[in-house]
Amino acid sequence: MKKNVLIIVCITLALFSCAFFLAKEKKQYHVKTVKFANGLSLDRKVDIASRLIPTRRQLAWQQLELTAFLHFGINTFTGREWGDGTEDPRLFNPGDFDAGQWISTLKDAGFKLAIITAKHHDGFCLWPTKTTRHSVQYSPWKNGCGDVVKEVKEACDRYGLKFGIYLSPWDRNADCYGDSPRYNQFFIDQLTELLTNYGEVHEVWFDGANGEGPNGAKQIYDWQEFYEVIHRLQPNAVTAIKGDDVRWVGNEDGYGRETEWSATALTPSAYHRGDEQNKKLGINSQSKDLGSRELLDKATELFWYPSEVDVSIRPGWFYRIEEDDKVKSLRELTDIYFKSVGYNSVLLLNIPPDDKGRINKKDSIRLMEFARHIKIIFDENYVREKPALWKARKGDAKEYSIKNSATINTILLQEDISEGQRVESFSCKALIDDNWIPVAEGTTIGYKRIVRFDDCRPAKIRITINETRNRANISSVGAYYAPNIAADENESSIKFTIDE
Ligand code: FUL
Repeated sequence: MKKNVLIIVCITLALFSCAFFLAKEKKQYHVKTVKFANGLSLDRKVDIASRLIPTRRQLAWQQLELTAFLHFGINTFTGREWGDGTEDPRLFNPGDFDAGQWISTLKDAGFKLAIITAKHHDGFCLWPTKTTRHSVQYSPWKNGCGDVVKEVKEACDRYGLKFGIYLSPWDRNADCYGDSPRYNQFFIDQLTELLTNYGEVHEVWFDGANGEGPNGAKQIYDWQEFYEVIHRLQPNAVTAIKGDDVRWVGNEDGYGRETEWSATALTPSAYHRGDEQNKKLGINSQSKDLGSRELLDKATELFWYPSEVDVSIRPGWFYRIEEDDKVKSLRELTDIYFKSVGYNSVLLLNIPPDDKGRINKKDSIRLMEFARHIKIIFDENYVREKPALWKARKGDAKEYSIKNSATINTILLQEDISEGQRVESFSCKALIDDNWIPVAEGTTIGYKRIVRFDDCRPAKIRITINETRNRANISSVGAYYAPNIAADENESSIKFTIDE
């Protein structure tokens, strides 16, 4: 009996101490944001920065890697990039509309989420909203009974893609725009319809473009209230750009930063304190440096605010027949991939459906070429060792053997960002004819970093973590071969035909 009591006491004590240590361990992390107490040393700040981690939904978003934008709306029928809100809804009439074709194309191309422009700056709504007559309901399409948002969402469900909405805060049609409380309520009503009637939403995209309302009235948006509505109705949705979960990379060309910190000193601009804090630090969303030690030294607050690279496959965001021959080349798309996904960002590639209501053949052929090329590169990892977490200190190096005497020109590294982003610099060498030759070096890694170099056939590669904020958690190391793309795409060996 006595023995049993003793065993129970021991087990209870062990459980308590386990729980205590787990709680203590947990305490060392800061989810999404952290404020620095006054007078902290730089070392202390760097330590805290290394323990800033994403929320569950930010992490899930980052793992998507490839996401798609679908710019479609009244502009598709007027040939404009920014409508002024005076367009006649009767112009909207896609004769061969097929959301299934959009989403199956995206699925085949490897995209994991699609964002539809439910409303662009012109205010025209792609769903039959109760808030305005400026919508598909007043168009001839399906006799006013159509709903683009619903069809896209259903297609996403059918093909297993996540779904997001773009709802432009700037509305050039709504007469209440600029009358701040009225428009905020109008906007909340639109958000509520979109977030209530279509099932699960994983990303809400608020554009930064903004203009004046009638007679120069300035709209003051109630961002906090918008976020509350989103979190209440769609707890798994990240909010992007004017949102505070996902940061605009700072350009629309498709290129991220080589040094890309997700743990940044940039305060989301929709926060009241945003402009002032960013001004003090001399930074904005286009700044080159958003997370260096120099910035940490001056910063009072940090945010897990990862970068999203948005770019269109064509020069414009909306479809125009004149741009059919200006679809980005395979070489350009591949470069964009390496400089977005490969630079610790999520790629948001816009593929604008045409005025018939389909993804144009020119775009889908290019997407298939792109998907195939990326698959060819990453299908075979030539690193022989099985993936294992490497907890690296400053200066630690690890060697990996290369299988099959393969030719390689690409190395992929990942950090387990659920433990924070830590690596500040790394280098890669290749063992060729018994000599260690430097092939690549870089600064941040983050969720994913891909470096490219000249073709070589090493027996081994060696990765060195030169600088890190606490122990880095390297979760994957890969070596790949990226085939050269012919400069003239007509010479490309990859050829596709698409059934229409
Ligand atoms: C910009 C908008 O003004 C463009 O029309 C497009 O929607 C792009 C994604 O964001 O700010």
